Amino acid sequence: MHMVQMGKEYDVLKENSRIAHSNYRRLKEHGVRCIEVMGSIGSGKTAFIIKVGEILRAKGLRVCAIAGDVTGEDDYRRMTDSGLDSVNCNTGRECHLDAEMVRRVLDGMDLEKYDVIFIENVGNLVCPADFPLGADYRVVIISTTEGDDMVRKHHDIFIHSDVAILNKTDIAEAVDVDPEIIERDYAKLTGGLKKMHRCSVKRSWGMEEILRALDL
Ligand SMILES: Nc1nc2c(ncn2[C@@H]2O[C@H](COP(=O)(O)OP(=O)(O)OP(=O)(O)O)[C@@H](O)[C@H]2O)c(=O)[nH]1
Ligand SMILES: [Mg+2]
Repeated sequence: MHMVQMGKEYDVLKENSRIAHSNYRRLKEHGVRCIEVMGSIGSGKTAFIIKVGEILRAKGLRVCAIAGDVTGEDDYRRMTDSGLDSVNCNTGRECHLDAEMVRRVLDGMDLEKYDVIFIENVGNLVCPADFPLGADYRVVIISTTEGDDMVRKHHDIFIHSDVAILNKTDIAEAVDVDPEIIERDYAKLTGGLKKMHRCSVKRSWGMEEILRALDL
């Protein structure tokens, strides 16, 4: 499935990994911290980046976001409207960003201008897992509105991420979801080594703990 013919055969995942390493080195050369944000459709990725962007800018950090979406400029506009420097990145038809797309975006940016860059991946709990982009941290955000079974259904993305967040805890009761069930599933999947971070981006609950987990 991942083998394609382009003059010679090559492995797409291997090639992605090579470019992701080169993105990582390039970001480091410019002293930029990079956080990739993955997660389900509507889990609150854009809201999270906007909120954290505000917190970090208030601390004097220079922040930018790359808004990954299949089509359109909705997230990009929300980010820029909030005062966050942003770059739009449409995948066309693809259900995830890949390292080459990010490389092209970085080509068009002045990396000396930023301390932290967020990359919002396309809303999807499957495909992004296989395609690291070169970030320091890969974050996955799910929310209470998706039910209590996301960790049980989507092992890979939780295994391939560094920090996992459960958002929209402010409405957990209203959607009849017990966060403890999700946290237990995550602890089981990670052998008890990692904990899921609860937050409500809307109410600004849990943000400081997440910033600490991201070394921000
Ligand atoms: N109640 C509640 N709503 C939230 C919270 N965070 C985000 N939302 C709402 O959830 C909806 C989706 O949020 P987005 O930030 O657009 O989610 P997203 O993951 O970026 O969505 P896509 O990019 O389309 O995948 C918006 O209406 C937000 O206002 C939260 O903590 N609590
Ligand atoms: Mg979004």
